[in-house]
Amino acid sequence: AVLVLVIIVVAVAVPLSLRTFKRGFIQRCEDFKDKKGLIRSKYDCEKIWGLFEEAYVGRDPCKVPVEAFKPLLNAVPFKRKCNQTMLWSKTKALVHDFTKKRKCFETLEDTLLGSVLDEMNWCGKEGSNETFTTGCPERNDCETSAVRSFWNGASAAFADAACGDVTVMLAGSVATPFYDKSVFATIEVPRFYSPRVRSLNVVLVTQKNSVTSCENESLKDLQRKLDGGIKYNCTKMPEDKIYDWISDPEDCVPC
Ligand code: N1C
Repeated sequence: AVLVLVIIVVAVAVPLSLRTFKRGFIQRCEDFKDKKGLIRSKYDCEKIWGLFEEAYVGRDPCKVPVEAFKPLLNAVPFKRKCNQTMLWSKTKALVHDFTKKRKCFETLEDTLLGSVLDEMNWCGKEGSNETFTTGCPERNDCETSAVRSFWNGASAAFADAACGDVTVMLAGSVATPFYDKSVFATIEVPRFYSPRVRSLNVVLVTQKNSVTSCENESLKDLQRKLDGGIKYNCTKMPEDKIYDWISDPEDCVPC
């Protein structure tokens, strides 16, 4: 009887997780269009779901190449005004609190695909046309999981769309704020070329006991990796100052 029950539960739960994952995807996509006044735009959330799903369904969950997400990333381009690009590494929550208030900056999670897939975990399986949300590889299990390949592809497309002055918030609380294995270091920085990108402005977010400064060795690496002609700036900023700045409506500088 227990075995029968387990089989029934599994049989019901798997398609249920697909249905809720797909429903959540479409819902977040519609919410995004609503919020941005894109309701009558060319973005069709069902179509976007179809392109998304095609990238990984039926594949070994550790063998999804970045290229598989090309059709999706081409269908939902990352065009934005110059000077608005906001990148981050190990400062995710703070940066998003910040861009929620400062509409003049945009992170990848403030775009349609980024907001729909943020914090999501999913995969396909060989011989199945379903989407799974459990039993998928964890972040460090494989380099080319659906999730990692999606973020790698989306980060590349997002960086390709950057122009003018680019801002990045890095964590002053860690020993290497510019970590050479990060998405920021491996995927975003190598895509910046002068004169399309004029400057890279590092905001080094520090906490009370942070020891890191703009003189940090890893930040010297960052400067060396930057295409010649791109100006580099670094400003140390205590975390509470950023929060004060976020919560002060008077200080909202329009861009
Ligand atoms: O490896 P990271 O940071 O340097 O990546 C951050 C960098 C940002 O500038 C974004 O544009 O790369 C982009 N990006 C995301 O927007 C994103 N949202 C969610 C990269 N990764 C993203 N994720 C997930 O967090 C994803 O699973 C990835 O591996 C982590 C990266 O976090 P990190 O190490 O703090």
